[in-house]
Amino acid sequence: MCVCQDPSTCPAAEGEFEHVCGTDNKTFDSSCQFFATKCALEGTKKGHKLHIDYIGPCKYIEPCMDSELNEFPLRMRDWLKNVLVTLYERDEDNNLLTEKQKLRVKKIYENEKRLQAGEHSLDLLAHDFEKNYNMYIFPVHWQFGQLDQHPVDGYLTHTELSPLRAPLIPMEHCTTRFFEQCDADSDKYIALDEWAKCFGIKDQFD
Ligand SMILES: [Ca+2]
Ligand SMILES: [Ca+2]
Repeated sequence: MCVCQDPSTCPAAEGEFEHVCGTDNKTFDSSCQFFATKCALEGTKKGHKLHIDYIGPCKYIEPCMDSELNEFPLRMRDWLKNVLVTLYERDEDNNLLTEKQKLRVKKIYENEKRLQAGEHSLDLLAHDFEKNYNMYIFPVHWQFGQLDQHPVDGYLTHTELSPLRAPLIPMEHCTTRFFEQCDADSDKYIALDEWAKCFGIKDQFD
C-alpha cells in the first residue's frame, strides 16, 4: 500500500526558487511539501482540485488584458520554434529528438526565410506567421506530444500541462488565461485540436 510522505520529512528548500504556489493560492516550501499535502488530501474534493499553479512563491499576477492575450500565441509560437531549432543544433550525440523529428526540424532549420531567434516586434511575428505558416505547425504539435505523456491519449490534463505552464506564469501574466481559453469546451482537458486552434494552427496536419 502506498503511504503519503510526511511533509516534515521533505528536504529543506534551499531558496525561494524551490517554492511553489498552489492553485489554493498558498505557497509551499517545495514541490515535495506540495505533493505530500496533496497526497494527504487524496479522495477529497479539495485534494482533487489542488494543483501546482506555478513555480515560485505566490505573488500578485497582473490581470491579462484582451489585447495582451492576443499577443501571447505570437511570442509562444516563435519561442517553440526556437526551442526546437536549438535542440536540433545541440542534438549531435544526445538523442533529444527522434530521427523523424530531426528531419522535420531540419527543414525549418535550413529554411533561409526563417526568422532568427531574438526580440521581434509583434507586427513582425504576425507577418512571419502568415508568410511562413508551415514552419510553425510542427513546433506546436511537437510541444503537445512532449506534454501528452501520462497517458498518451491526445488530451492534456492540468498535471500534464504543468511542466510548460508552471515556470511560465511568473514571467508571462497571460499564461493562465491563455491555457484556460485553449480548453474551448471547458471539460478541463486540452485536446490536440483545441491546442492547435489556440495557437492559430488550422485543422489538418501534414
Ligand atoms: Ca494525456
Ligand atoms: Ca477541452
